[in-house]
Amino acid sequence: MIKKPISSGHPKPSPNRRSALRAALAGVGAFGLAGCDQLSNNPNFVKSLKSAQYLSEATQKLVAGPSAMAQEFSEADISPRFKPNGTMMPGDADYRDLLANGFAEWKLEVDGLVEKPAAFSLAELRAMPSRTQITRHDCVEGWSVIGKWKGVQLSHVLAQVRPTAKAKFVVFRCADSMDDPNADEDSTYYESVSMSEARHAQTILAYDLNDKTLPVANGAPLRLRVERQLGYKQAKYLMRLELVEDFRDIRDGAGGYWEDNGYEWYAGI
Ligand SMILES: Nc1nc2c(c(=O)[nH]1)N[C@H]1C(S)=C(S)[C@@H](COP(=O)(O)O)O[C@H]1N2
Ligand SMILES: [Mo]
Repeated sequence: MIKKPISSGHPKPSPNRRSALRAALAGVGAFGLAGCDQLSNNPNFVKSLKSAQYLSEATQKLVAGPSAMAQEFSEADISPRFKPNGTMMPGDADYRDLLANGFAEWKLEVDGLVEKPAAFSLAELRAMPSRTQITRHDCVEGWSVIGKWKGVQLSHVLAQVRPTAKAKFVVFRCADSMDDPNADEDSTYYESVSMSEARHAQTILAYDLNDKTLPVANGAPLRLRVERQLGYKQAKYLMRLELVEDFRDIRDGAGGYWEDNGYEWYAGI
């Protein structure tokens, strides 16, 4: 459902997940009826399911397992330039002030359904154990780039704030307004993932791209990498993580800026 006009960038959502999934599942007959376990061991079945552009998180987990890893590449595969997309320079005054100061005053706030809300400076995040991964970024517009990311695993940050049992999702709040930054209505970019996706080994808060400080165009000072999902889930310009039980009360209720504009919440690749 399109709730408001799409301002820039992405095309309108293509046929919904149901029809893609139905098409994939129609293929089940071709592989013979078998238990789920047997089906998930059948490479043709797995390939056919993965070809669906939109795969629900539950289906993805049934087929690939909750901790299945996105493919990682070698240094030789890194794209010469990591094409930026969406916001490339937030116009918001608060962000401009932080940038002018080299993000010395920026802090990532982590709150909501946690026992110990906290705010982390860049220096603190950089001092935490890091993970480096070379992965492929796929935008729904149809282009891909391979880049090398370094950051802290989100699971590590979460362990420090201790999510309560009620926490079901992490909501990522970004600095950049998608409409006029001076307008009254909040139009900042946002995203969300499940706790299980948040704790996946390749889910990191990245501060370096290709061995250099993350450029502003790609989300400085910190952006999300959630490697089993499409480009629009990779929230840039992170300001705040909020742990929630439900995201239906947030903004238009679909769990993210592009989701509120009709895109799938689980953007499995
Ligand atoms: N804050 C914010 N995050 C964002 C966007 C954006 O406009 N603002 N665009 C998304 C989209 S559609 C894509 S494809 C990627 C682009 O990341 P890149 O600029 O590093 O290529 O960021 C995603 N995260
Ligand atoms: Mo995108």
